Amino acid sequence: MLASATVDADPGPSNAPLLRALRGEPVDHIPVWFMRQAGRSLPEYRAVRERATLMEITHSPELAAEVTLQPVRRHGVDAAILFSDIVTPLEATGFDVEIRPGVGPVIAEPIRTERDLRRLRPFEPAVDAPWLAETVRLLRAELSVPLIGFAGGPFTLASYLVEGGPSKTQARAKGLMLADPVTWRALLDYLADVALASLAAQVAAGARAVQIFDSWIGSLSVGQYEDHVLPVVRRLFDGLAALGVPRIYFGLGTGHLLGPIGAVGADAVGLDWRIPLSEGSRRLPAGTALQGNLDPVAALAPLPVLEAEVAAVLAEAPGHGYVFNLGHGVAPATDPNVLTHIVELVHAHRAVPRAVER
Ligand code: 1CP
Repeated sequence: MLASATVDADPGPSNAPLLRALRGEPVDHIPVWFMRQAGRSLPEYRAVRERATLMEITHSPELAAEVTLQPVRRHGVDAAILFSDIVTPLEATGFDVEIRPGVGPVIAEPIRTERDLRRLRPFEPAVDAPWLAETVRLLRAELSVPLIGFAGGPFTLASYLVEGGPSKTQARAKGLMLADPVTWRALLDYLADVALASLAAQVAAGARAVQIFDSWIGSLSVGQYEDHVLPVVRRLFDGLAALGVPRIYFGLGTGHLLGPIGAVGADAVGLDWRIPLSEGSRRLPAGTALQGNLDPVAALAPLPVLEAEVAAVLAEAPGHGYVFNLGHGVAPATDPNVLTHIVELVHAHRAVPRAVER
């Protein structure tokens, strides 16, 4: 049962392993959480989804808080992540967004031209999405681990807005970026402001760390990222610094982008499975914490194979400034007991200090 919505003054444990690791401080055990840890891998989530759509869950503080807590109770992970979606602020500012089962977010009237920018209006969480802060307040009263707030990255949200839905190549979005860089920049600046407003509200209500999911940036070349995305993401991270909580930046397939990503100013960078953690660490500025990077497919493999894959990730991990995670979201077919087992493996691991630490 959820406690009442009263806001207490307790700021929560700032010494939680997740926060210590994100700040690069020593930890007793390696903290672990899973992207998409709430969701279809859990029967208790599927039970809630039988009576409510994803948007209905996010708009109901009681349901959203319940679903956020499910993986924390079950797996003993070191963090909760707010149950929401990267597109919910778009819906809250008036876009017709439908989350289609098996597909993802579909936007009825995409943004394609300079003229379409007139349809964008500032996101005011207290007015447009009061359920957001209310959910965080409910969670703060219940949680013994830090809550991670999140928002979509500007490129990734722009890809949904311009494409009108999921896309493998982001061809239309990149097309707008190349053909009309001024409109593109205005769109990305708007989306950075949406993320800033959303995360400021989440942190004010009690989120203890934030993650920007810029999942699809891996489809960009280094030059494209530097010219058309990096300045906006850097401004976003500068703005987030004022919130005073650790800031994580995640994208898929970013090995080639880690040079410019190092200039974003993130406290931690999430890596997918394509690049070893040690190599990722070499490409990022010293002092950047790492998060990742078990292939989610490994959680579907026979147990001995999974255990070897977890050990391989841990062998690559830095001795401090490290949070275990998957390289992308939990696959819906994952056996939840396997996720619990991964948490046990990571918590039992004791790092052998490396001769040379950066
Ligand atoms: O109805 C359902 O249950 C559908 C599945 C689902 C869920 C559980 C969607 C549709 N969104 C969510 C919740 C969600 N989305 C969370 C909270 C759950 C948790 O982490 O515990 C989070 C953090 C997201 C973030 C999100 N949504 C991202 C970034 C992370 C990533 O996976 O790269 C993206 C790209 C989305 C868009 C989205 N929403 C849903 C789907 C299936 C997709 C991806 C569509 C695509 O492939 O483009």
